[in-house]
Amino acid sequence: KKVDESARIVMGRVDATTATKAEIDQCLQRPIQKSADIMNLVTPIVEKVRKEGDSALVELTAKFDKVELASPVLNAPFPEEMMKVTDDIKEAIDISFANIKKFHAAQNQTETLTVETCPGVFCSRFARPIEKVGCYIPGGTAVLPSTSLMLSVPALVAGCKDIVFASPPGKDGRLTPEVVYVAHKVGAKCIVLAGGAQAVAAMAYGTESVPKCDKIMGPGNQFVTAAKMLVSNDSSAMCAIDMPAGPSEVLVVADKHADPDFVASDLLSQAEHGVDSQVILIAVDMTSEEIDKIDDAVHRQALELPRVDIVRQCIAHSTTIAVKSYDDALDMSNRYAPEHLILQIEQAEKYVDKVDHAGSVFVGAYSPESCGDYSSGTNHTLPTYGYARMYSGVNTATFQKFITSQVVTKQGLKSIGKAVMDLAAVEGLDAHRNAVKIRMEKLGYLK
Ligand code: HSO
Ligand code: ZN
Repeated sequence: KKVDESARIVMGRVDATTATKAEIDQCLQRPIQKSADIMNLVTPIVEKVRKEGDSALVELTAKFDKVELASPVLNAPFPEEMMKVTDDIKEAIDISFANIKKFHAAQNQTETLTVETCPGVFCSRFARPIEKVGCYIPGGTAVLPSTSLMLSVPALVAGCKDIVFASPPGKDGRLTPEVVYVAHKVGAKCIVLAGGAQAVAAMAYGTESVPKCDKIMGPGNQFVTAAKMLVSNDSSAMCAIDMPAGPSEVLVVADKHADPDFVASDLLSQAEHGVDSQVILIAVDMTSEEIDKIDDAVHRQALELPRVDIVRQCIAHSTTIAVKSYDDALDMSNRYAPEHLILQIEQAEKYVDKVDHAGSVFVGAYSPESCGDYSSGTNHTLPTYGYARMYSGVNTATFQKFITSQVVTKQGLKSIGKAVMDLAAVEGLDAHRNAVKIRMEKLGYLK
């Protein structure tokens, strides 16, 4: 393929010390998603799968993925020949699997938490796995076996009974062998060979051969996100979702001590995800010559990438913002609430305390986002589009719910009985008041 080397692949640049607030807001703006249009396209697809089940899945996969399937589901045990991977890949998956498992097992609250809030009043909380979970593994311009690890390993750790995978088949009708290998490793029940809204609908409502799931996790394009929103709002589906998702994004904070090649490589690893990816560089107290070095490295490295066409479009709408201080940089980052925040600055660890809003933070020169995307152990399914302000990334608790329980002893009733009766009276709920009063009287606590 011929690459157009003439057009420079370069980010825009804004000096925050002279720019207006509106200009900076413009740089930190996410692309507007046309959700109403998407909903109109997705609703009939979801309806069709809900009503017609397997046959709709087969029909839609033929239409959208151009693959004719005999059955839309592959059940465990999965055939050996479908999960043939090289020894190196097997080892890579095994190392990543072990690290993700270790980190998510440490998050698993297996012990019951009990607090005696008043003498004789014991409040507890314990976790239970969500029984049936659906893991959506996107296809599209790249198939991501790593996403299958990020979704299913925490499910395994949490003790979910049924793990269901969904992933669109390739042009040849086959699943990515790495995804099948991961499904096998985590003991998944089946793999739905479909993508998009149709896959989400199948897991939300269930079909003749797809088990109905209680919760659906995983990233995806606008159709997948719209379908997840739709089913989670339909009480007849009884299906939860992990979080809303938008295009992937990174914000890198760099200073003059950062290696321009490292900074460029991190910007590009995000840019290659898709043309709608967002890439922001905050340069702290750097001269324009120093920033030029990063721009040069971006251009040089980008031209070597197989996905240079995607990168070119992404970088075209990306910006470098020059700021004076580290505090300014962190303020800017908190304002944006990036999915990924990379700190390539001196004493980077010192600044982690100042992070208020981000999905995941990569600290120091040798912690590229790629490590978290694949193998370090943290999860890569993270809140995008500014949702890091109020959402956490996928974690072990995503696959659990917490149940509370209480034991109130006679002494406990004595401690809180009057408070309960008085508040019930304020609300005019006499039956509530009576439930305590009747007991208090029998115990002789009330005159
Ligand atoms: N950076 C992506 C995850 C990913 N990267 C998968 C490579 N493969 C969103 O966090
Ligand atoms: Zn990535």
